[in-house]
Order: sequence, then structure tokens, then C-alpha cells
Amino acid sequence: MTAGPRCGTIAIVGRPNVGKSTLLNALVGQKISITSRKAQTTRHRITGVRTRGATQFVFVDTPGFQTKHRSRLNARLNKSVREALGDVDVVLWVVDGARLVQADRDVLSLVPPVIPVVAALNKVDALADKSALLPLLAEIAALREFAAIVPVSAEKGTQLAELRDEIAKALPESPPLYPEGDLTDRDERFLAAEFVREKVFRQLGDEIPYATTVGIDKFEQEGDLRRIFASVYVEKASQRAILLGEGGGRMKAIASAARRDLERLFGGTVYLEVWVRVKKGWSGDDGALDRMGY
Ligand SMILES: Nc1nc2c(ncn2[C@@H]2O[C@H](COP(=O)(O)OP(=O)(O)O)[C@@H](O)[C@H]2O)c(=O)[nH]1
Ligand SMILES: [Mg+2]
Repeated sequence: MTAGPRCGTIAIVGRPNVGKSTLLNALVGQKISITSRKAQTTRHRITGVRTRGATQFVFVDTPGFQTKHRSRLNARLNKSVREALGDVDVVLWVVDGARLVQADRDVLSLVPPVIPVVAALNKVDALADKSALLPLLAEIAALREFAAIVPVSAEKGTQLAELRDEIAKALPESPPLYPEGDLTDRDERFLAAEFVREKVFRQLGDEIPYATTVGIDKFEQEGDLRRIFASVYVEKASQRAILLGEGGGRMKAIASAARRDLERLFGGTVYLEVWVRVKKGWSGDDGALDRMGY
């Protein structure tokens, strides 16, 4: 073993909802990527950085490969997954420890053979019978060569140190890419919009979250106080009414949950104002998608 510094990028890939973003947050040690029970919560590539001694991990979270909800937005999301795979040192392939499905294999088949792959079998906390992992381990080991296969729980923190060690072994020798202490490549404006979007995903029913996006209209900082003005865009007036809720109550709950998370992340007071606006057809409009950063 050499003692030189190691650093590299690790793309976190997998089908929707296996826990990629939860795992990114756990590996980074801070919540930076939004998560929810709904598939396709993540729409942007986001980098999470963790520096431990002479090793720097640059994790890249990706949207799950999209199959439902065909749209221009989803075509862009799939492109972003393919691009993320083109230029990384290690791939962290995440599957649900309960079962392997065709969509898992499809994602794995996108990984070029020369890139080392670490497999994480996530959500083992949810398995009633841990011995069910054994046939799954064998099934996975037969798919290709892996740098390691590690059962984990992103939510409970189980075996994350082991996972990190296996990833570290696969990283190239290189000086760090980011200053120590950096957590992400994204700015506070981006994180604020994402945290509002997370609450919309968590607090609304099945269809509406997919018809929404969030923009930041103004972001001001005075010392430790941040004043953030955000807009949630929906496709139709009827969706706006649902988002607002009776007397605006639902929107108030969304805004205050987002504010609490942002205060934790930024370490200061946040004043957050959220408006709901109708913008018909935003997810099919290339100009609008460009402006929103997709
Ligand atoms: N029981 C359990 N649930 C998890 C675990 N990791 C993630 N989840 C849940 O799985 C859902 C999807 O997680 P998310 O990180 O958004 O998945 P992604 O679409 O792959 O990014 C969320 O409801 C998470 O709370 C885990 O280790 N155990
Ligand atoms: Mg995600």
C-alpha cells in the first residue's frame, strides 16, 4: 500500500427509489441531496464531497433511469445519467437488498467494463430474514466483476464504513479536487430550491409533484440571516389550488419544513417565502427547461 493521497469521482447509479440520494447523504455526512418515497425525486446531478485524511471522495448522485412519465424533462434526466457514467473513476451501483429486477441489470449494463463497480445492497434493515441476502449476493456476483459487494443500510448507517473503505481502495492516487470542508459543488440557491421541491414531493399525492418545479426569485444574505423568495411552478390552476391547500395551509407547512432543513444545512436563520405560480407546459418546453437548469 502506498500512502499517497487518493481522490476520485464515484457515480451513484441505480433504478429509481433504491436509496441513492439517501446513501449519498449518509456517505457525505450531511443532507445535501433530496429524497422521498416517490420515484424520480432527483432531477439534477449533484456532487457530494467527503474528505477523510488523505482520501477525498467525490460522489455524484444521479437521477434514477426514468421509464415512467415520458417527457422532454425525462429525456434530459436519462442523458444526465449516461453522461455521469462517461467520466468517473468508480461506479457505486445501488440495488434494493430485497430483490434484483431487470431495471437494475439495465442500469449496470450501461457501465463501461473498464470502470470498477462497487455494489451496495441497500435497505437491509427492512429485511425480515437476512439469509435471503445470500442468493442475491450470488446472483449479483455472476453479473460482472465487482470491486466489492456490500450489504448496507443508508438509513440506519449499517456497514457504511466498510462501504467507504471498499470505495477508497478503488480510487486513483491523486491530490484532492476540492478544498477540505467542501460538501458539494452546488450553491445555496440551488440547495434552497431543492429543499422546497423535496417537501412538495413528500407532502403531496402521486401526480402533482411531477407537474412541479421550483425557482428561486431572490436570495439575500445579511450575516447569518438568509432571506429566500421561491416560486413553485405548476402546470394548471387546479394544481395550484391543491398545493396551496385550505387557507394556504399546505403551502405554509411545506415552506416551514423546508425552512427548518435549510437552517440546519446553512447554520443560520432563514426567512423563506414561497409563491405558487401557474406556468403551463413547463416540463415540455426546452426554453423553460434551459432557464431552470435541467
Ligand atoms: N428502510 C430503508 N429505507 C431506505 C433506505 N435508504 C433509503 N430508503 C428510503 O427509500 C426511499 C427512496 O430513497 P431515495 O434516496 O430518494 O432513493 P433514490 O431515488 O434512489 O435517490 C425513501 O423513502 C428513503 O427513505 C434504507 O437503508 N432503509
Ligand atoms: Mg435520488
